[in-house]
Amino acid sequence: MPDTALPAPTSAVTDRLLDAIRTIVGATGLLTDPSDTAPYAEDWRKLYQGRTRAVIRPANTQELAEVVKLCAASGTRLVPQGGNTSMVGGAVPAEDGSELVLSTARLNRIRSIDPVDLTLTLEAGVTLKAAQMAASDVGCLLPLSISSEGSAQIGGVLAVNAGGNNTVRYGNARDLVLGLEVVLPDGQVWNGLRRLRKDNTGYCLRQLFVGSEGTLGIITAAVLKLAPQPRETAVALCGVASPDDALALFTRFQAHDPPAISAFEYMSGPGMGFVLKHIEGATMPLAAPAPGYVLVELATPRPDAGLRATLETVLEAALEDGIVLDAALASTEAQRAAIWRLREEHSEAQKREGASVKNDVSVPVSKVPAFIRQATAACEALIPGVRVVPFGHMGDGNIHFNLEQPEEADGAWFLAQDHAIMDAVNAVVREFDGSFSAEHGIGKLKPYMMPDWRGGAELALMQRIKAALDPQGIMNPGKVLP
Ligand code: 2HG
Ligand code: ZN
Repeated sequence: MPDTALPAPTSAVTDRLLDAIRTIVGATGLLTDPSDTAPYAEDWRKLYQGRTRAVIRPANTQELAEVVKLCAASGTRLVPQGGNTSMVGGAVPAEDGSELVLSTARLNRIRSIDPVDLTLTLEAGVTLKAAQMAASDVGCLLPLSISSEGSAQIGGVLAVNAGGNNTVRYGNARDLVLGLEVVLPDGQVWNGLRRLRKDNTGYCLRQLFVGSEGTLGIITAAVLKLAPQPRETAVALCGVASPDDALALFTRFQAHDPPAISAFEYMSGPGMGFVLKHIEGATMPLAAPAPGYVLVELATPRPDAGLRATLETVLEAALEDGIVLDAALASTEAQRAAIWRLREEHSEAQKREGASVKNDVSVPVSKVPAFIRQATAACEALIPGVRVVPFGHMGDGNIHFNLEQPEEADGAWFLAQDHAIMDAVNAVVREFDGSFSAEHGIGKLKPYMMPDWRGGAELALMQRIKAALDPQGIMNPGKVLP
């Protein structure tokens, strides 16, 4: 065994430990009734059914740190949890009941906001939606948007380095972090809540915790970069014949006014069909169904940019050239929201349609159409009748290459094929120099892929970092590292 191997934590969760935790967080901060703890033990996709004796809900960083100190002393394993929206089982406790869930939900204060510095300092339990609204209230934009933003909490969003719809323009969560406050696995609080644009002072520790998925410590607060609020936004839904045409449309917008593209999303025809079938109130603004769809959003803080005219010009030419089959431009805020809803409800609609296997992958943007074509062929050869429903962030190369069970198949049987399906898709991803994990993270679902994709010096380094920061292995065990 390498000298970085982690010892197995020994202590079971005792009543004495729970009593000691209760004295720190109070009765309201500790859930032990199985009917209260059950929702925290299961993931959104219902892939994992864990068990926990308690869910700890500290009210502030100090309480959280004291709890971690106690758990470190007894070698008790902790699973940090925000909104529990992980797509890879990143926040579920183990089935044996040996892990406690540590919820950040009550750390939900906006600490400060500065429209001149363009910074927002907030606690881990603030939902992404609430953070966006706080920014908007002072005339700023928090340029991070994901489908689960109503429930996803900042701590989790940063811990997994979420990407979402605006990566094409503003980057991923990582790119928005100026400072962090973290409770380390021994209970120490690292206050790195600096809000400077320039600060070259040794290793960039905050970026170590962003994307660590709670395996190195618990993010309790952050300073995020804001952007000026757009003065103008223009959105259209386009029908396209193929992913190739979607890419051709993207390059036209890029050629026209690249910084105006704030989102460029692709959806498959069958995936859109699921949304229209399962989501109440979802309506299609285009006259006829198309093999694929693009949602394009342009936005700018510049005055008099004339984005609607830009959108019309590019789309008219694309229609004439047959790149776009049909297009609907939003004229009101309600129409804009309705178009976005068709995109954001894709996950929910796929869940309602039946069992699905997800592949959150990325390839270079220019390779997206070829990737979709080849991965589709590979999956159809593997499972005849499988329904291929890719969608996602075409503008940054991140496609959710999702597969829905064949109509007549048994859902449990289909889910049991997940490794075969993911391996087939990942073989194509590799051909295009892509990544097997674009924005959802590794969680509990993908650690087995790590040796193959990140093995050698890279994984060994990650294991050494883990052993150095969390020598007892009590932070989110079984996630990220194999
Ligand atoms: C999205 O882009 C999310 O809507 C979820 O990342 C993707 O359900 C999925 O596969
Ligand atoms: Zn996504």
